[in-house]
Amino acid sequence: MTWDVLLTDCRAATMAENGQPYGAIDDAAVAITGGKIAWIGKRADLPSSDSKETVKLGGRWVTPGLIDCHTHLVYGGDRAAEFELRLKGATYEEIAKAGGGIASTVKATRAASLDDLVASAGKRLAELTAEGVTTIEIKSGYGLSLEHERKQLTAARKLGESNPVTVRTTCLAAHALPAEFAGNSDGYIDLVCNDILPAIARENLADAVDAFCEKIAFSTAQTRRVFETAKRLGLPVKLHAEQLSDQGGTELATEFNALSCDHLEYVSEAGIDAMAKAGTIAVLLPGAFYALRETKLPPIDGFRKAGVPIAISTDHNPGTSPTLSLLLMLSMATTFFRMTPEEVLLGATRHAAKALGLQQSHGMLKTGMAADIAIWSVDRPAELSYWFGGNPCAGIIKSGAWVKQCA
Ligand code: DI6
Ligand code: FE
Repeated sequence: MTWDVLLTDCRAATMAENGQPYGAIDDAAVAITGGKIAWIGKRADLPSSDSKETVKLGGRWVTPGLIDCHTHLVYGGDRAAEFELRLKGATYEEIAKAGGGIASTVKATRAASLDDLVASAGKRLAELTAEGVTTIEIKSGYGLSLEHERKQLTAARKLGESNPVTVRTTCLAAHALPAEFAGNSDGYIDLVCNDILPAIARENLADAVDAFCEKIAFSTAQTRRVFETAKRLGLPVKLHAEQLSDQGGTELATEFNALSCDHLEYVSEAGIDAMAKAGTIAVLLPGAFYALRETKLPPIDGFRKAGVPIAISTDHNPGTSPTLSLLLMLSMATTFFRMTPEEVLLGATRHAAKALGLQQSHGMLKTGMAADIAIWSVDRPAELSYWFGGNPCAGIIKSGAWVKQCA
């Protein structure tokens, strides 16, 4: 057996369960073959074998490539003007009701060509991946018609084909009511269930289906119709749940074995229990919490006590979370939510993989898993959420190939 790449003289935060914090291995070696981890353990135990390439990492830490499991990365325009309005006193709900907010991004997204969308999102993707992100979820939801949802999802697929990153796509057609359906939200849900989702599924453009269940978006009854359609089409579901109020969307989502419920500031104890029973991941989004100046904290202790795994993501979107740094989100999750550095790193690796249904192949450094590896110039893993601003990512390997070589 000859390895393709052998990493030595490093410390590994494997994020697997091995009885150590961070699943850590001191003085580790990682062997890569055929894009996968062929061996990982203590360097002293490394089986003797040739390697085409051996890289000494000078004691640096390696982690699984980071996973950003909830983004709206593909859209036209931006909302800097709305940002300025909000700072003059308008609320998110007021802006949404006045036809601004999501609606203005829908307009810009519909006006953009496929190439425009790939180009603008590609720049943002480059910023995120520079911090060691090797897997990202990208939602539609700014097209709100078959033609434009298809265009958004096609752009997301193209980004995955042309960049060293795994892209998982999610159809969020039930994100907002398009202007042409004003006063007829049931009519729009008909379109979503009868036309948009079946076509998107047929064309293999989505890996999952999401909805925004909220007073300013869709009801639980409408969300149920979307989920029933997804189930019929064989697609897993996720939900923007209890972001601004408790709608009971979480309980509904768990009936459909949702991969994740996301936001969750207003989730009830019953919702948490339902998530624990269904094995649904809680995806927390500190960027939106920050940008909306939310004061209600998501119930971290409730999730901990019930054993609901927590993921952390950027929720990158032009309205409520225009961030390009997953590491900054990890810092915010420690400071705002009082999560531990280990919890937040799990949230961007193992638990984020599970929120995407990728737990068999991604999110841990383990034999047989994808060789998606981030190399960090830090002395301890806590530094990944301790610093805010700055990028300690020294090297990146995606599917066994170097994306960024260590200097
Ligand atoms: N919740 C959010 O935070 C984003 N979408 C959602 O359902 C906001 C999207 C936007 O304002 O453009
Ligand atoms: Fe979102």
